Amino acid sequence: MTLVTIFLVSLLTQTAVSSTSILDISRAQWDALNASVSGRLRTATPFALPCFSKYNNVSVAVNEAACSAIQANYTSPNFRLESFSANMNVEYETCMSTNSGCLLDTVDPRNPLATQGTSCNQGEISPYYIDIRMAADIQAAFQFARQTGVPLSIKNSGHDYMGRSRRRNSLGIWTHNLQSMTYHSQFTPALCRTSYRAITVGAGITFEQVYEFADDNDSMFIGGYAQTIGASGGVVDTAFWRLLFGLGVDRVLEIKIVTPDGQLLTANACQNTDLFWALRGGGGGTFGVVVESTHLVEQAIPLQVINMTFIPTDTNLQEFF
Ligand SMILES: Cc1cc2nc3c(=O)[nH]c(=O)nc-3n(C[C@H](O)[C@H](O)[C@H](O)COP(=O)(O)OP(=O)(O)OC[C@H]3O[C@@H](n4cnc5c(N)ncnc54)[C@H](O)[C@@H]3O)c2cc1C
Ligand SMILES: *[C@@H]1O[C@H](CO)[C@@H](O)[C@H](O)[C@H]1NC(C)=O
Ligand SMILES: *[C@@H]1O[C@H](CO)[C@@H](O)[C@H](O)[C@H]1NC(C)=O
Ligand SMILES: *[C@@H]1O[C@H](CO)[C@@H](O)[C@H](O)[C@H]1NC(C)=O
Ligand SMILES: *[C@@H]1O[C@H](CO)[C@@H](O)[C@H](O)[C@H]1NC(C)=O
Ligand SMILES: CC(=O)N[C@H]1CO[C@H](CO)[C@@H](O)[C@@H]1O
Repeated sequence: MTLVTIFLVSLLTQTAVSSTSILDISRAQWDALNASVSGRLRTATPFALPCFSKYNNVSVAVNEAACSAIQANYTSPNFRLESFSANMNVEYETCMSTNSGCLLDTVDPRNPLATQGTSCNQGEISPYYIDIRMAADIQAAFQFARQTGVPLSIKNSGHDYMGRSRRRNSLGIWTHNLQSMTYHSQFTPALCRTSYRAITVGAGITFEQVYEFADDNDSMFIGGYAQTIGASGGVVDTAFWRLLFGLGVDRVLEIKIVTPDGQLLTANACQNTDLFWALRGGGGGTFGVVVESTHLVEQAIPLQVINMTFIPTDTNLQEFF
C-alpha cells in the first residue's frame, strides 16, 4: 500500500511540471545556453544524411565525399564512436513507432535502393546536443532542463541495447569527449582511509583505451569485450562486465556525478554511500550524469594464449566448441 502511494505521488509530481517542446525554444534561449557552455551547443542531423537527396521531405544536395566515407565505414564501431548521431545498433537512430529514420543498408551500405527517393528523417536523434567537456557543462544542461522542461538524454558510445542513450526531441548530453585517464599507485577515496591501486577514467573513455593505458602502467583493468564500450558512465550504471576478479561494478572505488539539482558529488564507500550503491547497476542516467569513475586495477599477469586458425565448415566448428 505504501509503495503504491509513493508511486502515485511521484507520477503526479512529474506531470505537474510544465514543459516546452524543444521545437519551441527561441533563438535567444539557445544562444544563452550556448554561451553558458562556451559555444559547445551543437545541432545534430542523422548520421547518414550526406547520402540522401531529401531531408525531412525537403530536397537537399547529396555530399558525395562525406557519403562515401560513411558508406565505407558504416559498420565500423570506431567510426560511429566519433559521431553523436551514430549508435552501435542502427535501429536506435530511428523512431520505430513512426518509422522515421535515416539508414543505409547495413549489409551493403552502397546499395542505392536505401537512399533513392527516400527522405532522411530525424528519427530519435536529438536536434541539439552539448559536447560536454566539464562538469559545469552538465550543470548548465540540467539548469536549462529545469527552466524549460525540455527532456535530456545522455549519450556516450551509443552501445545501449535498449536504445536508452536516445530520446526524440530531447537535448542530448554527449559525454564522449570526457577523455581523462589517471593512474594511481595509491588511491584513497575521498574521506576514506584505505588506499588501492587504481585508474580514474573520464566518462568518455572506452574499454580499449583503458586496457592500453593500464597495460602501460603494468596493470590490468577488468572490463567487457567490445572495445568501444564506455568504461565509466553507462557501463557502471547498467552492465556487469566479467566474472574474473569479481563483477566490474564491485571494483568501482569512487564516482563523480552531477545530479539533476546541479550538484557535483563524490560518491564512494565513505560519503554519499546510498548514491554510490545505487549507481552501480541502477540503470544509465537514472541518478545523474557521471563525470568520471575510479576503478581498482590488478598487477598485470602474463597470459597463456593459443592462436588457432582454421576455415570454418558446417562440422568443424561443432567439434571445436
Ligand atoms: C557489441 C556489444 C558488446 C557488449 N559487451 C559487453 C560485455 O562484454 N560486458 C558487459 O558488461 N556489457 C557489454 N555490453 C553492454 C554495454 O556494457 C552496455 O550497453 C553499456 O550500458 C554501454 O555503455 P556506454 O556508455 O558505452 O553506452 P551508451 O549507449 O552511450 O550509454 C548506455 C546507458 O548509460 C547512460 N549513460 C551513458 N553515459 C552516462 C554518464 N556519463 N552518466 C550517466 N549515464 C550515462 C545512457 O543514457 C544509456 O542509458 C555490450 C554491448 C554491445 C552493443
Ligand atoms: C554555439 O556557438 C558556437 C561558437 O560561437 C557556434 O559555432 C555554434 O554554431 C553555436 N551553436 C548553435 C546551436 O547555435
Ligand atoms: C514526410 O512525409 C511523410 C509522408 O507524406 C509524412 O508522414 C511525414 O510527416 C513528413 N515528414 C516531415 C518531417 O515533414
Ligand atoms: C573510412 O574507410 C576508408 C576505407 O576503408 C578508410 O581509408 C578511412 O580511413 C576510413 N575513415 C575513417 C574516418 O575511419
Ligand atoms: C594469429 O595467427 C594469425 C594467422 O597466422 C595471424 O595473422 C595473427 O597475427 C596471429 N595473432 C596473434 C595475436 O599472434
Ligand atoms: C606511473 C606510470 O608509469 N604512469 C604511466 C601510465 O601510463 C601513461 C600512458 O602511457 C604514462 O604516461 C604514465 O607515465
